Order: sequence, then C-alpha cells, then structure tokens
Amino acid sequence: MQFKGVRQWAAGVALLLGAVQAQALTVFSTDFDGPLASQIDPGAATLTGVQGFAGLGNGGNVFGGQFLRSATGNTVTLTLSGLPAHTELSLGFLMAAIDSLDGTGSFPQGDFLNITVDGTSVFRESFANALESQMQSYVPPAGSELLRRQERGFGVGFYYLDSAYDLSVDTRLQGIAHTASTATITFQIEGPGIQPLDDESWAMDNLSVSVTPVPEPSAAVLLIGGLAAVAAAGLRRRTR
Ligand SMILES: [Ca+2]
Ligand SMILES: [Ca+2]
Ligand SMILES: [Ca+2]
Repeated sequence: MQFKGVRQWAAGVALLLGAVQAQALTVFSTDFDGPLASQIDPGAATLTGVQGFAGLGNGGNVFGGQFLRSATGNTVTLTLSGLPAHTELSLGFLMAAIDSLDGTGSFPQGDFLNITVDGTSVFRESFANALESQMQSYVPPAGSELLRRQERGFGVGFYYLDSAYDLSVDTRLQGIAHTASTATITFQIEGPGIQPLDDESWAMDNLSVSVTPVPEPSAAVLLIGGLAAVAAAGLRRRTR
C-alpha cells in the first residue's frame, strides 16, 4: 500500500515536471509591420504591403500591414543568440505563395520551400499556383490552407493566382530537437524552377520562434521538496 502511494507520488512529480517543461517560451516574433528586426538578414527580400492577403489567417494570427516578400532563389536568414537552456525549438509563420509558383518537376517547375535549422532541413515541399494540373507536394494539415489558387495581388492574370498557408499549425515545425544557445534558421524557395520576382514569389508574416525551456534547477528542487514534504505528511497520517 505504501509502495503504491510512493509510485503515485513519483508519477505526480514526473507529470508536474513535464508540465513545467512543456511551457513554450517565445524567443522571437515579428509582424513585419515596423522596421525589419536586426536578427533577420532578408537577402533580396523586402517589406511590402500584404495586398489582398490582409485578414487571412486563424484566430488572431492573420496577415496584415506588411510582410517580407522574397523572390524564389533568395535566402532569408533568422539568427538567434542567447537562447535559454532548452530541449526543443518550434517556429511558425503565415506563408503567402504568390503568383505562378510551379510545384514539382523540371523548369519552370521545381519550386520548393526549404526551411533549415542549423543547416538541417526540417521542411521541404513544393508549391504550385499556376495551373491546376501542376503537382504541389505540400499536403496541408488541418487548419494550414487559408486560400488556394485565388487572385490576391502582385502579378494578376491567368497564371498568377495566389495561395496562403498557416505554417504555424504544421507539426514538422514544432518540437524540433535543439539545445544550442544559438539558432540559424533559413527560408528559401529553391529548386530547378526559380524565376524572377514578377513571375513568382512568396512572403512570410507573423514569424514566431519558441523554445521549450529546461526547468530551472531551483524550481524543480523546490517542487520535488514540496511534494516530498506533503507525501511524508500523508504517510505519517496513514501510519498512525
Ligand atoms: Ca504584417
Ligand atoms: Ca497574384
Ligand atoms: Ca517556377
């Protein structure tokens, strides 16, 4: 009976520690509506109005104001330093797939959004807007697709339809094993199909990065100490 009690307390401690550990801490976020954050090297990308993407999103996470628009082939780099001790890193953003991105294949096809964390690709999928027959490798999970092949601005006309996705709901970008105090995250549409800005492009809005902190040793010790005291009191009561 006592053994069972001890086991229950141990399980309780593990659960509470898990709860402490699971609280994500936002270490970077930007809505791109002010000057570009110093942690971002945009390459050739520029801040520009979101045009007809305004208001698309989930809950309060919607396109608005400006976003960072990039030509295919250009690399956007986010460099973070001084991160607190952590075990996992998560990121998310709203992605505008603008104009005639061509999906998987050989030129002009071959437009893959590739996201790397410290040099390792964590997401690589093609996006297609130009023709319904083109092959898009990205299969959006529930809640990700905000719009598909509708006209929302920039190039306008037959091939130049647009799509939008909420990549903050894609589990591939969540809980990425990571412990270093620095992180270098790159975003690029690459592949054999890259074309000029007036033909195809993409943009990000509401970029956010969070980490799952390691519990403070002092907090963990206090928690275990407190629970042990309560457990001991309970055992004393039962053994009287
Ligand atoms: Ca914005
Ligand atoms: Ca367009
Ligand atoms: Ca292309």
